Amino acid sequence: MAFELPALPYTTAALAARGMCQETLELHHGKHHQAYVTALNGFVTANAALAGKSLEEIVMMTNGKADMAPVFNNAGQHWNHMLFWTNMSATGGGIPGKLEAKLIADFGSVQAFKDAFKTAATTQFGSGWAWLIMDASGKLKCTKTPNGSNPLATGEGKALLGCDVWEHSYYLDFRNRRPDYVTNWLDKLANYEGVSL
Ligand code: MN3
Repeated sequence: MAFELPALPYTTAALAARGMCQETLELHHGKHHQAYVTALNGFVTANAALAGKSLEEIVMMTNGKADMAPVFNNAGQHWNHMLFWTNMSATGGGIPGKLEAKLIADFGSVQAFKDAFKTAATTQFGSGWAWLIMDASGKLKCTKTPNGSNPLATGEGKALLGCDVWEHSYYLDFRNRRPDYVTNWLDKLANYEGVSL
């Protein structure tokens, strides 16, 4: 069965007032994410070893294999973007009490969490992702991955929030100012209500 582009959980105009315009979402979801899905389906059709595998299985079986890098990149990006769309909300930014308490316990304060996330996002050289993860010991951490990689592939932990720091995610709204995009994302877009601890 072919992989499919999931519908956005909001309209393409829904996040405009919070710093992600309709054109960004139309291009990012309808063109960029669609292109990853289309490419992935092409690889699956052409390679019998990938047939019938889940997305997670494809990410894991192609991870770190040079000859499978194009498959890994597109599978990883499909996985990352499916999480990314649910990680934003038209009512984003508000942190529920249970998550707030966990952030304070593991980072010292909510601001320290945001600072760590922003550092991960802004020190990822070139394209990639910043993450809030829960590691195997149950502790929350901020990490980063290049290009289409993710915490599933690195084995660092369960991804709770992922922020796309490829330029296509912010250039129309913030031009070259990735730090401003990330600050806005954490304060106004991030769907903390959807994080399950
Ligand atoms: Mn993207």
